[in-house]
Amino acid sequence: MLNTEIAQIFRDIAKILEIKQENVFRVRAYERAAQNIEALDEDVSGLVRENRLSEIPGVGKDLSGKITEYCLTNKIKYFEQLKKEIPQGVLELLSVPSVGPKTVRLLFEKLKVKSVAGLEKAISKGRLNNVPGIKEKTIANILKGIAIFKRGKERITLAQATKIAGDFSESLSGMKEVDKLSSAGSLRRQKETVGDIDILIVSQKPAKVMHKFTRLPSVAQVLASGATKASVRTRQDVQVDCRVVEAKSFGAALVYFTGSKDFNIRLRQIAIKKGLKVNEYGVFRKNKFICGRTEEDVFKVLGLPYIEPELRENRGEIELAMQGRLPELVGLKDIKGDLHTHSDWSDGVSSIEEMAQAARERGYEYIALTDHSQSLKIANGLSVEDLKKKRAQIDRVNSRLKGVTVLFGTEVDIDSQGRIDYKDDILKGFDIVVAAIHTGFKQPSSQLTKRLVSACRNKYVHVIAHPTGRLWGVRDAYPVDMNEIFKAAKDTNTHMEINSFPNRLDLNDINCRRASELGVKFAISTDSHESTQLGAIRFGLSVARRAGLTKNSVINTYGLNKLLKEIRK
Ligand code: DGT
Ligand code: CA
Ligand code: CA
Repeated sequence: MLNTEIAQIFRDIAKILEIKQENVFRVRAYERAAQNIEALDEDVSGLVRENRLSEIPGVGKDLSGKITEYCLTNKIKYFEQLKKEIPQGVLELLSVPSVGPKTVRLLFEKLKVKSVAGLEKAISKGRLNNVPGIKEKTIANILKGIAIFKRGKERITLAQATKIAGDFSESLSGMKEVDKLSSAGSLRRQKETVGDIDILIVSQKPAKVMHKFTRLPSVAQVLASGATKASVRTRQDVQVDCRVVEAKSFGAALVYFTGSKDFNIRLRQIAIKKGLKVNEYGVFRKNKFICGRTEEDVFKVLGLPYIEPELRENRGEIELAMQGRLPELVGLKDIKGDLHTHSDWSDGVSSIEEMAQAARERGYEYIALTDHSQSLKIANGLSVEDLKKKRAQIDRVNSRLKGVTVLFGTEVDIDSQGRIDYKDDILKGFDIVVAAIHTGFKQPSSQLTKRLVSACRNKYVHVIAHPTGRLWGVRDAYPVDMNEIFKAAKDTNTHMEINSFPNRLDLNDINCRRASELGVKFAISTDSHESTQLGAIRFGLSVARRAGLTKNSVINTYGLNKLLKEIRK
């Protein structure tokens, strides 16, 4: 948990430096260090003890000192000083889409705005009108940004929930009184966003478990606390519910608290028809306990096979289960490679070799390096000249590195008219072409749809990446006609991407299911910009599983030869 705390402080320092408009390289250095500390699989305090902090990429003498200081004193003096200049609440303003560091500084210095709530109030009182540097249009954009920001706060992303629940589980499952532990609720169903985190525990000493749960260091407030259940709010403002049950009820409780609510209601109806009653304690006939120890037992007495948590939404899975036609969901073990990643040739951090090695460590057969294309200057897009050099570098890596094949790819930009950023004779030189929209999000729906459809029609475009452009807490999906795009994709043998990047998850489960019904196939990709991010594939897999996809409709479960044959148009 120390890692999370230090990463958070480094991120805050980066934000303060940004608001103070200091050197961008220092800002990036703190951001990068934060990311790397979070990615560590051991606690930093161990590294401090063994004098091994310099092993963390991006951590030099200065940052090592600060990490050590925090481990010893639970404080970083430099950070305390910075907070006096720019109070903590001001940092929150930076998370509002369309509010940049310059505006934050202006708002804070001129209007003493110190929080998002304060900003809302200032706008409603008209205090932003006539401030030099703030136009009417800007105010409208800020208001839109605040709405998106608020929605992003109500529900956290699946990745955030996974991290927080993981920390809680680790602390609690270490207790000798805890016999079993599982997440439940929307997190276990792997929904793309999570309202609150639910944890279920088997223990014969619930009081001990409750005592520890409500006193964990990350707990800021205890909302409710009873003999076998409690709710807390964490320092990051997330609610966690924890319940302790008896071993003989664990399966029934798991079914009940995993939900969804609609799924539970259907199960109860099925039970009633069989003269049974099902609740969080078990399945009963009259008042006689029949079973409840495992989920399988509960499903079985209801005449059902085990239904994977990701499917439990009452969207037809119960009917399929009754007919014995549940899909065999695609899983992590099926994935043979990643088809959308970036290296330091465009806006990524890792080299091609580092990316390839990370792919090999995951047991992948291939990885496509799809750096950005020439017109995307902001992401250091590659010119035709650069492409030749990159190809040569990939050839070198491929001849040196055994066990994994690096594919020469591009994430090519689709321009405002639907034109592809490289000519066909360049495009055909790639092993794989992923196409995406990066600008002009505000065009009318018909134009956005036309752009994506015309990308599908290009003979050399294999995959459409992050098709709706949504970024949770940052930007809503743009209003495209998904059916049109899926039809075009099906007609042209173009594949749709499920982007696993935690705040994208784009396509989402519903669109994905619709596309699948139309016969479209998918690539589950991470869009990694650093070798440590390849693990995010699990979140894209969650989307795919919630959509009911089998491995056959996910092309990166194919071996390399089959994949290359499949994507040819
Ligand atoms: P969330 O937290 O908004 O992302 O969504 P959930 O699904 O985690 O909902 P939550 O935390 O309110 O409740 C956890 C589970 O407990 C839910 O999935 C199903 C079950 N549950 C909650 N309330 C009810 C209820 O009124 N009836 C039934 N049958 N089940 C309920
Ligand atoms: Ca929940
Ligand atoms: Ca809950």
